[in-house]
Amino acid sequence: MEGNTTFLPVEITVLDYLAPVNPVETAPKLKYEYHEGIYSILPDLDSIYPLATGIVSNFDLSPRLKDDYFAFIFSGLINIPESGAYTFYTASDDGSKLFIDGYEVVDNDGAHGVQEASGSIPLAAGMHRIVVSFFEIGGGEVLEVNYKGPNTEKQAIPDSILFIDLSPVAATGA
Ligand SMILES: [Ca+2]
Ligand SMILES: [Ca+2]
Repeated sequence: MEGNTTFLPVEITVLDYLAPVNPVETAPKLKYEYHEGIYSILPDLDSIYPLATGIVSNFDLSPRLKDDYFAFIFSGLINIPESGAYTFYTASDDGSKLFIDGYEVVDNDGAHGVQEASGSIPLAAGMHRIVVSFFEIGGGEVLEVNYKGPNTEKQAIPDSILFIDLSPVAATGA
């Protein structure tokens, strides 16, 4: 800004890719927290002590202890293979949300049958934090999480790119 008024060509291909996190130690799979309650939208579960916790290979509702009135929070890391714009999708019955590095990317909240919602975010290659929250009222219960990248067709997020952060400081991270 020193009085140079020359306009450079607008570079629209440069995205501000979110930098990866660099966990000290990881292991495969995801952590989950399981809750029970009567929800009509996703509750703020962060402040509520979960009824159960555990480890799953993927976003999986099978650890539930009953078929209605429950919620899950799945959290971990996703290893993004190459930098680019990624689209994430949840198809859920009932509501769900997906967060990457703390950003709400997919809002599929509310009481509903199976419906899909999506959102996109520019990610640098490497590990990123992923959180999926889900709740079920009654009837069927479904959660499918898909993604699409620059050279990745839309598909279920594979087990092979999901990890748990075992770094000592990760225990307090959202
Ligand atoms: Ca049900
Ligand atoms: Ca349902």
